[in-house]
Order: sequence, then C-alpha cells, then structure tokens
Amino acid sequence: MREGQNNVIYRADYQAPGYWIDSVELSFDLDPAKTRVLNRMKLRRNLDAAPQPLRLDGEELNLARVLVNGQGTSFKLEDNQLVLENLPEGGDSFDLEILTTCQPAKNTKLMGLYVSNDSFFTQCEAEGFRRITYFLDRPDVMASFTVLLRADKAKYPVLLSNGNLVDQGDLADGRHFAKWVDPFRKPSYLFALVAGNLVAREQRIRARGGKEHLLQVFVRAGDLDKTEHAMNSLMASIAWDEARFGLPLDLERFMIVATSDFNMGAMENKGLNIFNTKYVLASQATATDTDFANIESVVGHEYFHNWTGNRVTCRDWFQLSLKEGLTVFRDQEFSQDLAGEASARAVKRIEDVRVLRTAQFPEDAGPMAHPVRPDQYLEINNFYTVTVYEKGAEVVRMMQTLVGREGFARGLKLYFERHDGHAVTCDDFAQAIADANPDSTLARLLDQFKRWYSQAGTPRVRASGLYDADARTYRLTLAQSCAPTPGQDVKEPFVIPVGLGLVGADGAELASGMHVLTQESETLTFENIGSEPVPSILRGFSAPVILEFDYSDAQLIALLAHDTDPFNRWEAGQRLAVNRALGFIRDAGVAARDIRLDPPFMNAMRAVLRHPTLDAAFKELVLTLPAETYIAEQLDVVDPQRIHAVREAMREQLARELAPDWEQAFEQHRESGAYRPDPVSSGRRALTGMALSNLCLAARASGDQVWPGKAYQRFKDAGNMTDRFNALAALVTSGSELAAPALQRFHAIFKDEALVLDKWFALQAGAPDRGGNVLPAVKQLMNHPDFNIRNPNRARSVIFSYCSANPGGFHRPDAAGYVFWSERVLELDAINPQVAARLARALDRWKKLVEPLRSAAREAIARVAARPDLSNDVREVVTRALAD
Ligand code: B3K
Ligand code: ZN
Repeated sequence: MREGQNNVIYRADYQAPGYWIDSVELSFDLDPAKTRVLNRMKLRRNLDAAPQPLRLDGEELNLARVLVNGQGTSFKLEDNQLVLENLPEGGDSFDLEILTTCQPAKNTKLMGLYVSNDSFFTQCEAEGFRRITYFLDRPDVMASFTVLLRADKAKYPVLLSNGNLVDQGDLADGRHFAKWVDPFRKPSYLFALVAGNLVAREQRIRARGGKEHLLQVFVRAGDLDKTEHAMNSLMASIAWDEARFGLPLDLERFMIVATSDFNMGAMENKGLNIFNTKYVLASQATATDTDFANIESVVGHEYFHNWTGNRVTCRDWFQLSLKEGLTVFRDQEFSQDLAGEASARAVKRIEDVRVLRTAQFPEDAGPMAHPVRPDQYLEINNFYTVTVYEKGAEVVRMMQTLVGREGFARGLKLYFERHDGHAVTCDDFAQAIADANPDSTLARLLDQFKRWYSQAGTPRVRASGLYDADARTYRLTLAQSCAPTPGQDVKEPFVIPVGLGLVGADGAELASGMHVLTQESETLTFENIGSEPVPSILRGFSAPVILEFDYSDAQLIALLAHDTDPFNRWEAGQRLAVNRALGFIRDAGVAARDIRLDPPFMNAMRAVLRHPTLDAAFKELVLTLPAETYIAEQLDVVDPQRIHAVREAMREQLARELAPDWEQAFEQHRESGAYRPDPVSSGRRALTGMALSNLCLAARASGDQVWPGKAYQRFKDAGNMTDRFNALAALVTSGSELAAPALQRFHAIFKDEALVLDKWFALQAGAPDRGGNVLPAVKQLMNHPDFNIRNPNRARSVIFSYCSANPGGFHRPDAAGYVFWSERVLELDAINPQVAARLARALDRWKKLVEPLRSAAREAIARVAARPDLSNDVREVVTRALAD
C-alpha cells in the first residue's frame, strides 16, 4: 500500500486478464502457527490481451520459492503483488510453482485461512484467496482445483475441500491426508477448506433424474441435535430449484459446515458451504421462529448460488448483484413458495419490504448511496450492501413482473444456455431475460429498464386522483422523480411497474391491473366509476419506490378494512401510524406523555386485532408501529430522542387502551401441542408475544403486577425459545422489576449456548433507553466474562445492537454514544476491518440530525477519519460520510 494513498477501482477500467490459470494443485500442511501452501498452476497467456508481466495478488504471505517450468526465476514483490516478467512467450501453457506460508492462528480478520475453536476454516469472497497463496484473485479467472490437505489426525480428523474426495489415508507422525478434486472450474473466491474435529448429520437423497447425492451438515460434537432443520431446509432447497427452475444438484456431495467465528451469514463455496452457526443450529429450546425462518432462507440462498453465482459467476465485482440480487430474489420466492397460502406469502413479502424500506432506502439517500451495479469502490467488501442484495432482488422481481412467471423461468433457462461456465455481467442477465421474451414490455424498454442498474437513489412516485361524477371517470396521475445522489446529479425516468386497484366506498373492487410508468408523468383514466373510489397504488410493492398520495384518514381506513391486496392493506395501517407519528413529532410543544391517539385510529387498530378471519401473523405486522429509523427517513431534520419518545408514547397508548383486546388475543392464540415453526403457528406465537409485551407495558403505567407475573411464569415454563424469549423481552422492554431476575436466570440456563447468549446480550443493549441507562449497561456488558470483541456475533450482539439498533439510547444529548462508537470502530478496525466498517455506517445519516447532535456526530466521524492507519474498509465509509 502506498502510504495512505489508496486506490479507487473503477468499473470503466475493466480489462480482461493478461493470463489464464487452467488448473491449480494446492497442497496444505496445516498448522495453526505456520501453514505451508504449495501452489502448482498451469497458466497461459491470454493472447487477446496486450503482452504484460504476470501480477499475482498476495497478502500477508511469506514467500519461500517460485519456479517456472521447474526452474528458478526472477521476480519482484510490489504492492501486495508478485510480479513475473520473464515468462515463456506465445500461447503455450507453462507451470508455475509457488511455496508460501501463512499464520492462520493470527488471522483475526477472518479472511483467508483462519482458526476458530481449534478448527481451520476459509473465507475467500471477495479477495481472501490472496491471503492463502499468490493468485489471479479475480472472479473472471476460473480454474480446475485439486486440493491435498495434510494435518494432525487426532486434532483434525475431518479434512474437507470443494468437490469430490478422491483419496485419503494416514501419514507418519500421527498425520493424515485427504485429496479433493472439484469437477467444476471456479474462480478463487469459491475455494474453501475446512479441517477440524467435527461431526456430521448425513442424508442420502435421490434426485429427480435418479442420481444419488450425499448431503452433510458438519458441526461441533455437541451440536448434532441442532442440525435437523438445516438439513430439511437443504433438501427443500434442492427439490425447489429443480421443480421451479429445472436446476438440479450437480455434485455427488454437498456439504454445509458451521463455524461460530464468521464475518457474515454464510458463504456459497462450491459444494462446501461455510455457515455462521447462527444460520445452521436450531432446536426448539434454543432458537426462535425467526431463527428457523432465517435458517431456511439462508440455506436456500447459499444452495441457490450453486447455479446463480457458481455455475455462472461475475465478470468483476461491480457485477456483484448479478449473483446476489438474483439469489436473494430466488430465496425470497423459495420462502414464499414454502409458506404456501396466499396470506402467508403476503406476510413474507411484507417482511422483505420492511427490510428494504428500513435499511436500503436510507442507504440510497445517504453518503454510501450507490447503484445496484456500482461504478467505483475502494474496498469491495463495503459493497455487500442492502442495495446490491435487496434492491437488486427487487430489480429482478420487476423483470419477473414484466415478463410473467413463466417468461422469467424461460429467461433463466436461456441465461444458463448462454453463459453456463462463464463469468458475465448484469447486462448479460437482463439481455437473456428480454431475449427469451421478445414481445414483452421488458424487451421493448430494456435500455430504459437498465437504469435500475446504473442510477442510485430511490425514485418517488407522486400520485393524485380526480373523480368526475358526471363523466363517471377517475383520472389518476403518476409522476416520477429521483433526487440526486453522490456523483449523480441528474436522473432519467425509470421503468416502474405500478400494481393498481380501485376500491369502492363499500369496499368493492372496481378495477385492478398493472400500469408500467415510463414517462416523467402519465395520467390514466378509469371509465364507468359510479362513485369516488379509493386508489390502491403499488400493490404488492410492485417497485422499490416511495409512493406519495394524499390519502385522507377515511381512505386509509377503508383500504385497511377492504383492500384485496394484503400488502396495501398493511401499508394503509402503516400510513395511518406514520402520519400520526409525524404530526406529534412536529408538534414540538406537546410533551410525549400528553400525546393522544384519536379514536378513529384506535378503532381501526382494534378492528384488526379483533378481526375474525385475519391471520395472527398479519395482525402482528399491522399492529407493529413503523420503526424509528423508518419514521426518521420521512423527516428532513431528525431528533432521534423525540422520535423515540413519540413512538413509545403511541405504543403505550395502544397497550393501555386495547388491553382487553390484547388479553383476548393472548388467550385465543396460545399454542398447545408439539412445537412446529410453520407460518401459522409462528404467527400465533408472534401475536401472543406482542400481546404479552403490551400487557406488561400497560401494567407499567398502572403499577399492576399481574401481567409481569404471568410473563415471568411463562418465561420460566415456556416449551420453546420463541415464547421464552418473548416473555423475557416483555419484562425487559417494559422495565419490569422482574427483568433482572429473569435475565439472571436466562443466563444461568443458557450459559453454554453461544447463540442464545448473543440474544441475551442483544436484548439488553437494544432495550428502550430510560434516562440514559443503556450506555452504562452496554459498557458493563463489554466487561462481562462472556463478552469477546473478536467474535463477530458477540460484537454485533452488544455493540451493533446499541449503535445501529437502538436510536433512542445511542443518540444521547451528551454525545457519549458517539464517543463510544468512535472508540469501538477503531478498536475493531485493528482486529477485523470488515466488522469495523459495518459499525462505521451507524452514523451514515448524521447530516440529518438535529443540532447539537449533528456537530457531535461530525466530530466523532472526523476523529475516526483523522487516524492515519485506518483500513481501506473504514476509510472509505468515513470519507464518504464527511464528503459534501
Ligand atoms: N457471497 C457471500 C458474501 C460474501 C461477503 C464477502 N464480504 C454470502 C452470500 O451472499 O451468499
Ligand atoms: Zn449471496
């Protein structure tokens, strides 16, 4: 690295590699202190590229030997690259042998080869392979891999890598070996190895085509009883990809390995997925319904990458959404299809949109805003974002909307016919979907549609309606715009599919359909409309936009009661709540305790809660007030304390005034019988949990001890973690005196369950702030013997739960939250830059903060940015945050 001078990479600079690597044979002598890696490659010049020296990437490696065709050769080490100039001319293949060592036990970045709980794991995406050996560490160089692993047999009885096990045996000195061959060419980021003392749940399956496959889920010895759900999810994923898209499992063996030290959720290495334990281990005693659902979707996601990502991969990292947006779309569809029923599908859709709007919309409006296909980066790990993933998935979803479900499946088929085995671009993907549907709107508007890939920012659609009683017409005008984002001042109109319906005064559906908005402004006329309708716009959240329409309360209440589109039914309730929250927030003269919600709103909420046929899961979503961060996005100047106080006051009033209804909901939806994490029973548990939380909150105001007592009882007796944790959370968030003994008891029961302890830490760090009590509690939690900042899950459970998920506690008037943040960013950066950079983003939206918070936040960011020794990861985030 040229001191402090860090190089930005631009998409426009892409050039094909000067060399290809056809095959690579890796031999590992695994040792935590010093691992030897012998790398034998067959390379050839890419005759389509200009003649150039070979520059291999390598980081924190000790180089021992370089041989070309078996002979010593001259080389240079420059900027983390090994440079070879005297290579054979012409297009013939030559051998390159490189011997290096690395230090896995010292690897706290958890990129490359590292040690966790005395086992070896790897993480190579995006650029971790260069920490294992010198290589062309870029996704468009795809090679055949053969891997030989050698290690102490007693300490590391299991030796795994990608593909098929072709040989294994014992060596001298208590060591043993295993040899793996991957039958598919792959880029280096999909390489993986695991060595350790692990056990596996195994399952043999016969796929549709008749082929046998071995499925394995590897975990530490005590965890085998928590692998059934992951295995079931894997089998469901295999069956689904075959049934829905005709994509079979292409390997004899498919392995999942869980590790408790992992920077993100999981990794799709070919045939050897490595997972954060959080997305593998589940039992009813230790995991919540949300954990079960997340495991299903992450196992699905990584498995689906086997085709979308691995068989067809990215040409360069700017194309990341090619695999991530598409694969998120696929995992969302998978979860919806497994949920089955229309209302359960809608619940999943609402949950996905909620993530998009509370996390991606702010990203799109902040200093890190970037297109789904970014144009530049300093550190690619900073671009594994909600924009690339979740907005990317919405872009794929819009394509499916524009060509239909069958048309989309046809498009995917053509995509694989064209590109299987290659590294391609987002353009290639969109082209395949369009070409397979030549008569579609997508094909007609492809160039304009692709602005979703190139333009950052969330478009706004401003709608207005005009009813003409004499002409019996309703005219709906839709106008789109998109605010500038860093580096993009002018935006061209997007292609926006808008799901539409008109709902009559009596609740009848008068019209429904899909309009594709392409101009800046368009007006639609509906004929034969007998009375003024209520428009239901953007049904199913048909595009990732902000919809503005001046709904009256009466209109929203009508939609909440009658809309046939469950998404917009939920949305109507959210709008009612947001409008009220914004009104109270702006009404600065009114103290939070004097806030009064109006009877129409209370009645509408009560009607949903009491509704005879609505699902419990749906009721829980409607009764959940919009998140503080979502409310903040609707404001130009943000006072997190005021938002928190207003939202809490609204919550308390709903708790108190609907108390009889909460009681009834609690009694009616109590589950008996065996635990099953299916959508219906999870929905019932979610609603009883919410009811209990409200009843404890109501009791707090009245001083009544009945419901806290019942919550404590339930906490003690619960037969599953969902009910137990909800009861604990009800005590903690309502500030009950029973919270402390319950927390103590919870810790005693689960002291050996790391993932459960993460919940215990997170609950306390995320608790509603009362008089500034959370920050001291967080500092104390960091001194707890079970706290370990090097473990990403644990760091997230305390530090992120406070800085990123507890705005009321974090944005303290005395700025102590920001000081804490800057200290932790720096502390983490020295250990694990990827985790540090995520934390750095907690202050992304500082410019919107009310003074003096704004100045205090700026100062805290500037303090971090002033450090000369920052990682590229953190430097990029804080530099962009401070830019004008
Ligand atoms: N592809 C990985 C993410 C890798 C992140 C590298 N910083 C997991 C996934 O999206 O499936
Ligand atoms: Zn992914």
